[in-house]
Amino acid sequence: MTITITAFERSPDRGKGLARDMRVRWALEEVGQPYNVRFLSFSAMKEPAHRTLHPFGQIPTYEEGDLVLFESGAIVFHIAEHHAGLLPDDAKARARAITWMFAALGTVEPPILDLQVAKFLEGDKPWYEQRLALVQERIRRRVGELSNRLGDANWLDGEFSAGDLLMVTVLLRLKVSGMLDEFPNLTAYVARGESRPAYKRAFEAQLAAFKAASTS
Ligand SMILES: N[C@@H](CCC(=O)N[C@@H](CS)C(=O)NCC(=O)O)C(=O)O
Repeated sequence: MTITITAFERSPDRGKGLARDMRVRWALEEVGQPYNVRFLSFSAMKEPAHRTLHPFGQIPTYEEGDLVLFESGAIVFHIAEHHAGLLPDDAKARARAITWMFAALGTVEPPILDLQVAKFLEGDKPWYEQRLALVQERIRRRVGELSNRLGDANWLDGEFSAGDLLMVTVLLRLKVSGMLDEFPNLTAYVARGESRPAYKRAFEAQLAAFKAASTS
């Protein structure tokens, strides 16, 4: 069945792979599933036609026959459940990998997103510097805990899984701030993710889309 996802017509990150369609593209590449992309402008994302797919008017969405999904984590989970390669067969190892998916999106991503909100939306506020310091402190604590758990392992729990895929994409959002450099084992972990052939294919595809939109 044909899979269609949605992505920014012109990604605000200029093709750096930080938009959340990247997670879905990467997961589809890992399991070898071809997909189509429907590109949306910011205004089209808020139109009723897209809101029937995504109640919050965002990307990514995922369509497969009459199945429509939104939320990148749920989409990656669906892909991982239906195709081999992203979740272990062993029931307990599978449950732990799913735990890491939730940890990536529910525990590690929120403080990292706060940093982006502070930088891009609150930079002109009189309390900005104080808020920034608090957000950075929260990130250091949380990411430090992750760094301690990873130690010198390659992946979070044995083989590469959907938990690593989501965690790497979350940490990539921190890389641009320079804060990831404070955690050499996580820097290496992210680099391992980026060096996977499936990641590279997904990255190139979204970059090519950005370049094509920029020259049209
Ligand atoms: N929790 C959602 C977040 C989706 C989200 O924030 N998407 C961004 C792109 S990465 C978006 O559509 N931003 C435009 C907007 O919110 O208007 C997910 O993981 O899919």
